[in-house]
Amino acid sequence: MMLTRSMARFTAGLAGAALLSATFAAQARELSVSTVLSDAFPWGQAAEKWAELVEERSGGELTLRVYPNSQLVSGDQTREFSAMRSGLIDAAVGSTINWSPQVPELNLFSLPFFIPDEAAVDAVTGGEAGELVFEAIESRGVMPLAWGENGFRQVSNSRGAISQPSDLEGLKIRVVGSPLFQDTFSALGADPTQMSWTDAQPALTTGAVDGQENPLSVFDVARIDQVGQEYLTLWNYMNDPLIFAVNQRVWQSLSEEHQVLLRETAVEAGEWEIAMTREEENERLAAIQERGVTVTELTDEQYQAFVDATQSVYEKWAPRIGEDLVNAAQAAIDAR
Ligand code: X2X
Repeated sequence: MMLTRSMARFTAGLAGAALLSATFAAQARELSVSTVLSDAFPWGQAAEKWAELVEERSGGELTLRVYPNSQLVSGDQTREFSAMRSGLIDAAVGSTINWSPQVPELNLFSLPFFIPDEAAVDAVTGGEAGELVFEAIESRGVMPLAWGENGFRQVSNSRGAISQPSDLEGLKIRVVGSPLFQDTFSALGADPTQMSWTDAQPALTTGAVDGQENPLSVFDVARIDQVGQEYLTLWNYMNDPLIFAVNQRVWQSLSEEHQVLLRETAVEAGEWEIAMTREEENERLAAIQERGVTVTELTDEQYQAFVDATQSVYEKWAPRIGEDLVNAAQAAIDAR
């Protein structure tokens, strides 16, 4: 008798638990978010901030789970956009460089010596050019939500100081797997080698490559100097914005309330990360110098020699990016 009753209670309890978890499953939704760099870097912190804000404001109904180190694309960062478009990945905080093989308009940001300073970056991303870029992303099956920033990319190497194009002559430079970079470093007389970030670090360590280019935050956090990169040139040759984005079918399946929440939190996380990245640049540079790295700054004349040497890259790529977009960006830069 007792046994039967307790069994009945147990069964009822199970049914209740199942009902509860079914209700919970219907409400809670988890989205995967891909990043190349982990939360040791501002880039990964941008994604974590986004996840935190979404968790807080959705009351746990919506969860963003961040997967760093390009793990959702087995380390191949140039496949991130395709994976997000096809739905293998729900969302990403990604680099314009890594997505540019699928979205040619994103090469705008990689045009050498085109966007010279932070004000120019903001004028481009915050104006008509930025809207055109977002439309280009949307037309390829991904919903862009907000901007972040990996930063201005500076070149380093293990051989000697670089202050003129001829200093790059014959240097094996690791570049991201995006064709424009091949053209830029070839135009400068270097020997560019495309590889993922995952492969870049061992290649620098073994000396398989002589140099690389990345923002100061990446150089600093990844301790690139400790793999023999003793010479760093500040040339601000391009800025690498980040974009917060979501697969379009996932986006359309969300309630309007959750769409608004995702966009607002992405904008907030992006603004927070951009400000932090920029604020930290000076401290990072000081830390890098303290660790013994020789830092080279260019005179106006030296800078111009690099601009002239890469003019052919601009001419080849501007039509591929789209003249309207390049012109809109140029007008924004001139008016800043
Ligand atoms: O691979 C790189 O150099 C990195 C980490 O900066 C990007 O993903 C663009």
